[in-house]
Amino acid sequence: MRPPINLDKQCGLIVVDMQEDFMDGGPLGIPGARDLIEPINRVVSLFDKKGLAIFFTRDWHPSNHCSFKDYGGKWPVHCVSDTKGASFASGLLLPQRYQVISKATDAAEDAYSGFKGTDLGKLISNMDVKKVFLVGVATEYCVFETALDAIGLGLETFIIGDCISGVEEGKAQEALHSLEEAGAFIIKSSDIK
Ligand code: VGL
Ligand code: ZN
Repeated sequence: MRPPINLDKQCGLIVVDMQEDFMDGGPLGIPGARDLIEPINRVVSLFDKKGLAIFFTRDWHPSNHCSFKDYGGKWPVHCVSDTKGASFASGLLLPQRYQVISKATDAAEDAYSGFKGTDLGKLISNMDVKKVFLVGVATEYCVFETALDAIGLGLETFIIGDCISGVEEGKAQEALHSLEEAGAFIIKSSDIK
């Protein structure tokens, strides 16, 4: 059994893409995404109470984004900036202090990672965050790519397994395996305190 992980000031939380369009029933609904809101809220509140860094990434596409089927991509239209579908999931706890990271904002470029084309790396390093904890969706896309970039930056990277959900179960499991091989730790929300 893993000993509890004591959160200290070098710990930061990254909540990945918990937006309406990715919730069950949305155009890119990820099975079980809405069920994550409650456990994620508990984790957010834990980080908030301790005054630790909290980042919310969001997919923030222009209406002609290259990832959309009509523009040569593989996805239905989702998370168009400033629409209801792009807003944070209803019921998601937005704490007292947090930073929003908007990504994939250029029509011609997709970005699954919260680090790609954003200030996230700089913010994390300025805040002296050395350990990141990831929750959100989708496991094999944006959680996966964000985690890989975090590892690449030398951050100790923890994925909270009961706070993530994937588009396809098989692919999500594979993604978690490769993340473990790359050095990430898959933990449970009950492991942190
Ligand atoms: C995502 C598909 C398209 C994600 C974003 O957040 O994992 N998936 N855009
Ligand atoms: Zn997208």
